[in-house]
Amino acid sequence: MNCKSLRIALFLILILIICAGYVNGASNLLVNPSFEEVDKYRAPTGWKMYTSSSMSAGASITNDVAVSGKNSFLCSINYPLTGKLEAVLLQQIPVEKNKVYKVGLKYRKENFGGTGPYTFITIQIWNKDEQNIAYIEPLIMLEHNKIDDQLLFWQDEGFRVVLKDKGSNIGEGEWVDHWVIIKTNEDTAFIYIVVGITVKNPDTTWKMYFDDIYIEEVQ
Ligand SMILES: [Ca+2]
Repeated sequence: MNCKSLRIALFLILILIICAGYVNGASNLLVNPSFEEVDKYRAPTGWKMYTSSSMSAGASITNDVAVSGKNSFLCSINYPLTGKLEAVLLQQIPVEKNKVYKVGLKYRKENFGGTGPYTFITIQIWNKDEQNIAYIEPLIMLEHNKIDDQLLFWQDEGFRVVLKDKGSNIGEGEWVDHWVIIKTNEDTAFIYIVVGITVKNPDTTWKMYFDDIYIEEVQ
């Protein structure tokens, strides 16, 4: 290949790369969104992991099942308990003021039981001092995916947006995708998310997998 042909070939490759990036669309702002990177203790890079009781609740990175890659985040409720139970991952993501973002997650339940209500994701908007901002009308949420089950719903509480489940079968034995569109405001510096299981007084044991969490700038 002569020098001119090489230049043309490199130019075409560059065009292809640019086009691929355009088609691929918005990029995910989360660090390690698919839980493929783990440290020597198998803790996921970029996330903080928290369990309120290591006896009653399990939180770990597993390669049992996954949507993409090899790993997913496994939460389990091992014993019924009186009190608040959490098995979660937390991440704080720098974002821009007055922008619209899409936040979503994929999950799969195994032998889901009880009525909870269980919270699977909590989304908060934080200021530069890492304090939670409470919205007064209009609230945080602009839109969310359609859910044909009254037991599973997105809820905007002004100081946070949550996905709650009161015993629906959605996601039992299969991966499902849920998302919400939110708007940051003039004081925003971060979006803070908590992914996993949060529940008061769980009355039964079960487990759940999470994978491919995402936050993308929409506009
Ligand atoms: Ca994964």
